[in-house]
Amino acid sequence: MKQTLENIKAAAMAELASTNADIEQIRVRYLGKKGELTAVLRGMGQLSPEERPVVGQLANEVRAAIEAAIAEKSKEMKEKELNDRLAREKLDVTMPGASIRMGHQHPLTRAQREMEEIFIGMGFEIAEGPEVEYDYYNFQALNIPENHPARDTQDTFYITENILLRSQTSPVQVRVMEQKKPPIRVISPGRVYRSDALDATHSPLFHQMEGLVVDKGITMSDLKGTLETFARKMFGDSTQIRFRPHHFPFTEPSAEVDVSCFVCGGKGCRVCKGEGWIEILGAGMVHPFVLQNCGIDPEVYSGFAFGMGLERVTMTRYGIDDIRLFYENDERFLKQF
Ligand code: 2U9
Repeated sequence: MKQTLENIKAAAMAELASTNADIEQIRVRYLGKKGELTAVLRGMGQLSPEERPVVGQLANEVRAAIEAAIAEKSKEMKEKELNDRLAREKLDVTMPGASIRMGHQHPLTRAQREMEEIFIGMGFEIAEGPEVEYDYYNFQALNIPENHPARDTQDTFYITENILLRSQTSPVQVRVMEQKKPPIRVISPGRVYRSDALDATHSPLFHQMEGLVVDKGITMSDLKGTLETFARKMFGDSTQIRFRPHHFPFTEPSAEVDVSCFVCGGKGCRVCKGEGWIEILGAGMVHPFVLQNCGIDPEVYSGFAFGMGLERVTMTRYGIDDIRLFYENDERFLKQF
C-alpha cells in the first residue's frame, strides 16, 4: 500500500510537470471523491492497527504534496499566461504618434475669400442665387434678347427652352435689383457654365465674381476708384489700372480693364507677355434698359457693374498655365498653395 501511495505521488508529480493543460482534471483524478488517493484510503480498513497510522500519515503527506504541487503549478501557469499577454500586448509609449495630415482651402476658394474680404471692406454684401436659371434672368433682363449675337459667345447648357445653367452670375444681381431698392452694393461669386470644350484656357464650368453698385449719382469715376482699390489690395499697392473701350450688351459705356503687371511693374515680362498689362476684368455703367427691366428708374438712379473670372485672376497671380489643374484635384498641384 505504501508503494501504491508512492506510485500515485510519482505519477501525479510527473503529470503535473509535463502538462500545460487542465490541472483541475488532474486534481479530480488523484484527490477527488472517486480519485485514486481516496480509493487507497478507503482500503485502509484492511490494514493491521499498527500499519494504519503509518499509511494514514503517508497518505496525508502524499495528499499535501500533490496539493502543493497543484497550487505551485497553477501559480506558474497564471504567471506564464500574464507574461505572455504582457509580451503580446506590449505598448511602446515612446513611439511617435500618427500625425493627422492637415489640408487647406483650394486655391480658387482662397482667391474667392480674399476677394470677398476686399469688397466687404468697401461696403459690399455677398449675394447668391441659383445655378439653374431662367433664360429671362440670364439673358433677356440683361439686354440679350433671343437671337442676340452675345448668346453665341455665352452659349450654355439648356435644361428646357427656358431653363439653363447660368453663363454668368449677373442673374443674381437682377434678382437683387428686383427685390431691393437702391442703394445696392453687392458682389456675386459663384459657378457658371459655358458650352466650351475643355482646354488649357477654357472650361465648361468656371467661377466668376461680379459686382453691382446702384444709387443716385453713381458715375464712371466711382467704378474706376472701386476697381483701383480692389486691384491694389489684390495685386499690390503700386498696381495701376487701365480701361479700354469695349462692348457688353448689359453695360454702356463698357470697358475691358487691365492691371499693370505685378511682376515687372509694367516694363514687359514673360507673365504679361511683354505687354506690361494683364487683362482681368470687364466693367461698365449698367445699361438703362437693364435698370428698367429690374424695376429701377434710370432717370433717377445709375450704377456700375463689373465681372471677372476667378480662375483667370488666380492663374495670373500664381503663374498657372492650365485651367484644368484646378479641377483635377492632384495633390502635387494643390499642395503648392
Ligand atoms: C447686371 C448688370 C451688369 C457684369 C459685367 C462683365 C462686364 C464682364 C466677364 C469677365 C470675364 C465674364 O468671366 S468672364 O468671362 N464679365 O466682362 N461683367 S460687366 O455686368 C452686369 C451684371 C449684372 C444687372
